Amino acid sequence: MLNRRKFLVASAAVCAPFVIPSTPRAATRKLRIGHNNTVTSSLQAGAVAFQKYVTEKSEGRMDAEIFPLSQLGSEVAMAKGVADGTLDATVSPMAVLSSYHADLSVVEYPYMFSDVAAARKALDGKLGSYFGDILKKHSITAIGWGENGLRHMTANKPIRKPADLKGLKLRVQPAKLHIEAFRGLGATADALAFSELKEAMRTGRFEAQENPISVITASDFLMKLQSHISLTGHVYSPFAILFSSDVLEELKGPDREVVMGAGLAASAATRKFNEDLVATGLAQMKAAGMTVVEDVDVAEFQKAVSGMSKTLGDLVGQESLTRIRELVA
Ligand code: EAX
Repeated sequence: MLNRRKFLVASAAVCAPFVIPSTPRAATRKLRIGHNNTVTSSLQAGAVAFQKYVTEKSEGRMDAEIFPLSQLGSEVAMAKGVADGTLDATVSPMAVLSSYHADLSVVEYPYMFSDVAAARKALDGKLGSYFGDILKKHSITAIGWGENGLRHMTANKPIRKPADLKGLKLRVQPAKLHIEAFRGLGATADALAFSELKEAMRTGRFEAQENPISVITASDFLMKLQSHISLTGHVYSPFAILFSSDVLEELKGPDREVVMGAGLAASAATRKFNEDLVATGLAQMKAAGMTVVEDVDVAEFQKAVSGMSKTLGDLVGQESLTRIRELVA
């Protein structure tokens, strides 16, 4: 019997003179996208949507590998990697971008938006383009504005009013605005990278933290170590879907368009993830043994924040605050 391999080789030799050699297929470009959270988080949902879009739409020219759990460094390091062109993309919390320009932190000013819909609209419009222009100067292209969501407090007691924060060892995101806002409200607030939070809460360095529902449900340790979630809704946190401007420039036109489309797909996925969790997240926390505190005195928090408007405005720059308020309106 004719061995199959020999047959193929023989027929290739016979056919060879008539075959027009094809150009070798270019290798698929693998884009690396990192984030600082778990594989059940909204950040991962965003990264997966990015990966799927890139793989499907580039017709084999590109695909993507996802690096969750700060495998490529903290959120600050990943944003820097994107700016340097050593990392292609990241789903980034906004607070860490404040080192590029004060205005970027102002989006997370307490009670900046009337509701989630208003925040999304601003980010998809004038506010998003304004931030995009700032980031471009640092070789970062914002390819979408995703959503971390409305931040709430977790602690081992209810937080119904600002006075409940007094002396509480509270972890906040690495940004001056967050540190000062919570210190002003009475907490003993300090900043820490998210990747270090688990250990810091376990050892008692912090006894409280604040994050959106989607981050809390994606982090088992938070549901285990914190007995209460109080629905303060004090800050709306976007996620910036960031891509390296240097890498984008290296790509050919159609691939650039694919990357831009992938950014929009990623932001839509994080928003959808949060919407779905509004229905299930609180039940998930209750099932994990947490108490959900709904009767928060939001007006008291808002009053306390407006009492700090001079201090916080000076910190971020009164002009920045006015500019962002105009772009949000
Ligand atoms: O993954 O640092 C934070 O609290 C952010 O919400 C978190 O990094 C998102």
